[in-house]
Amino acid sequence: MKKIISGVSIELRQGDISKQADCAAVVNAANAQLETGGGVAGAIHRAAGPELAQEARAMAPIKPGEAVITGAHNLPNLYVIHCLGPVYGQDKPEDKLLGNCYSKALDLAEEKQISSIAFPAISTGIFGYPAEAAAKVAFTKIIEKISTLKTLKNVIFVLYNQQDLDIHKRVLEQIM
Ligand code: AR6
Repeated sequence: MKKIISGVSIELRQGDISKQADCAAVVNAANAQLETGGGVAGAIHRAAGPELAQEARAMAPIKPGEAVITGAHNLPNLYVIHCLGPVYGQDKPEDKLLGNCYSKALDLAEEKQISSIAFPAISTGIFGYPAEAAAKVAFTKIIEKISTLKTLKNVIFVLYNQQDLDIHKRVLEQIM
């Protein structure tokens, strides 16, 4: 599914965030220490190799809602943008902190003057944020900023399973 707003496409696809060769930057659902972990962080660090954690270490720790950028090492991308999402029920206000992740990731991508970025559904796995509520926050923030984007032309959401893809499709239709 693809929607175009102000000349920028928002695309939803099912897949593995560590296998998105057509995106200049991929976003990591990171931990504060920017180390490998489960879920997205595990997949990204495994595919990128140990040099990713070595490079990221100097920038750690980061706080919920923050984002930092590194090279992509052995991944087929140029950059990894590491976002620390809020732990649902703990880091508050969750919606603001999650929105900050998307906003800062877009800012970092624009600073690098790249045209495409792929996001996972930040915070919706181990951090427990309900997928539908998280999708609303993510799309609302991206649409809010979309007319200010200069170099980014493709914003892609990579959803791991069919259920999450369906939820995101429904929420995007509702918001637009
Ligand atoms: N590609 C795309 N999406 C994925 C993948 C993948 N390879 N693997 C899982 N997902 P999570 P969080 C989905 O737990 O909630 C880590 O261990 C998953 O189904 O990766 O922000 C870190 O070290 C879910 O929908 O991120 C942190 O400690 C979404 O991606 C913590 O988990 C996010 O799941 C971060 O937790």
